Amino acid sequence: MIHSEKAWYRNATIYQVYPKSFQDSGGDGVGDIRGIIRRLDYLTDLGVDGVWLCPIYASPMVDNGYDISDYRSINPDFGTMEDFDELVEEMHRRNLKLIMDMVLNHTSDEHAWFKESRTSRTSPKRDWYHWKGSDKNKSPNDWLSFFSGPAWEWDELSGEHYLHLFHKKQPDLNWENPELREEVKSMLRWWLDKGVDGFRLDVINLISKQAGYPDADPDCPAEQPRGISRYANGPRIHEFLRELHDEVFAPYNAIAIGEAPEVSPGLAEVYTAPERRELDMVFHFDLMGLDSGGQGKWDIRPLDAGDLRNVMKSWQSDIGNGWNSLYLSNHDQSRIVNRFGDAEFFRTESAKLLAALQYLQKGTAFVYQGEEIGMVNYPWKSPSELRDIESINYLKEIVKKGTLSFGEAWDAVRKKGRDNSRVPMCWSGDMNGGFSSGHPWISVHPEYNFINVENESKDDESILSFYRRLIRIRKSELLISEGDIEFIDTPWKNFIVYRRFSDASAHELIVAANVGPERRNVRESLHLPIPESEYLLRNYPLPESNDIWEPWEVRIWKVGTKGTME
Ligand code: TEU
Repeated sequence: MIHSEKAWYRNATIYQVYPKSFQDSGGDGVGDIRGIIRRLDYLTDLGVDGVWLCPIYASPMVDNGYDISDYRSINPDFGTMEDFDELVEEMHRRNLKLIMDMVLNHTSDEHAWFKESRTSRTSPKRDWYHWKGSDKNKSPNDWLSFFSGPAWEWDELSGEHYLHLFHKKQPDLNWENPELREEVKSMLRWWLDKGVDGFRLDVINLISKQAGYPDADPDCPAEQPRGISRYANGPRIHEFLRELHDEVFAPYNAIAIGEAPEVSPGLAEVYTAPERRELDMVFHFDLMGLDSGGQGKWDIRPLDAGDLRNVMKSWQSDIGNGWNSLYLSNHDQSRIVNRFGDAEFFRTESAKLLAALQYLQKGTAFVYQGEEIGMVNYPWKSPSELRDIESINYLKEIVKKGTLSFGEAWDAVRKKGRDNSRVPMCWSGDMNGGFSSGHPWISVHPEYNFINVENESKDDESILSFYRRLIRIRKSELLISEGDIEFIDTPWKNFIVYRRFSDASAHELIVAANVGPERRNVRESLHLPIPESEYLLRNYPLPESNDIWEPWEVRIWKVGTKGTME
């Protein structure tokens, strides 16, 4: 037997809630905390161990809460601090952990700190942000924002530019300032004292900028935001994370999950190996970038299943003593069944296959709201329906630059815009999918009367039923969190097979996935110790034969290491 006295999160599945679109209780068309409380039993029934809650702090909502104007208060759109306290109590009563999304790389420009910082160059908080360059017409360097345009904004009031890697209303905090770091640590402890179990740390590996803000690497690849090598995984990042770990996370035994663009498996080990005393795990972007061409996110290319296998294999085998997060989607990504599956002809089969392939690997699983019922991209008709600043700014930039036809840019936004995953969660066939009795802040998916929790709950072969079984297997089969993994070579790049095993276990798990629409006869070419027809999980009815694999078919076996079933 394998014994796992290790951290709770290793075989955990964490559910990501985007509060604005999860459940509205007040009828104003915006999701809220009381709506989340109302749906906690659904999460318990799904079998998840915790919730990653996207930002609910005071914010002007330019970036839907990733622009915080007061870290210690609740945005009234989402409710009150009393509602929050009740949420913590109700979650803990159900043994659900609460992981708050913390945005520490930047604040809103409406935060009191920034308002004070910009009052004058001699303000006591001037150094809490990045200020440079007194020539209005000359940007301090050539860095570009993730949200289009330059990464510096001229401030007429104090006569300098300030840095914003994202929107100009999201000024970057200067982590070189020790006073700022003390205030951040105090704020984090304040939330932990309120019962929070940990944090998802927004773009946390961008907080350490190179001194002097040198121009971008002249060889900066087109798909990366210009300048990123000057601040991603910067000079003092490990020092800052160690400080947060030793003075905040460890004393509270709080989980720390870092969102980390531009991180490799090797660097992820440096961030997440326990002995490093930094983070518990990171979210990397390698899987999410598989349908991006050389010009970046909006330069869409079809998924190559060989790349999918290689990224999965690399992050499983090259992370050493580090720890993985496993995710297929989140509030920044369009729907996975459209991107990597087949939403049109094999929605159910491909959604299940992707989930099994991803979440039976070694790591903590993260399920994004709507993913578990196979929600698909929204059929956008007009840019006026968009709400996301990233998409809106991109379209404006394309029109201004003329580097692409508007039609091409609009087509890319329809397919990969973040709003695709931000339309309301569909609970039933009732008005607005049961999300709200009011006018929703963003369009409700027109297929809400077909793709919704209520329908999926009634069907034992639904995607939701499959996720429930998969999450329970993750918890019951210690091999998944503690066993080894071996990707087995097959003659086809679309046929991905791996096994989970351990010397301490009398059985192993085999996961075999036919990634794509081809029907495949494997008998002559695949020599796996596959037992005839005993399955732990599968996404098709019992096959007539072991030879033929249907489109998007995945099969999972639990096999005695002596090759017989146990
Ligand atoms: O996202 C950081 C980030 O890298 C994303 O902007 C991503 O590159 C892009 O969305 C891909 O389309 C985090 C938050 O998850 C995101 O919602 C925020 O907008 C961003 O930081 C700024 O806080």
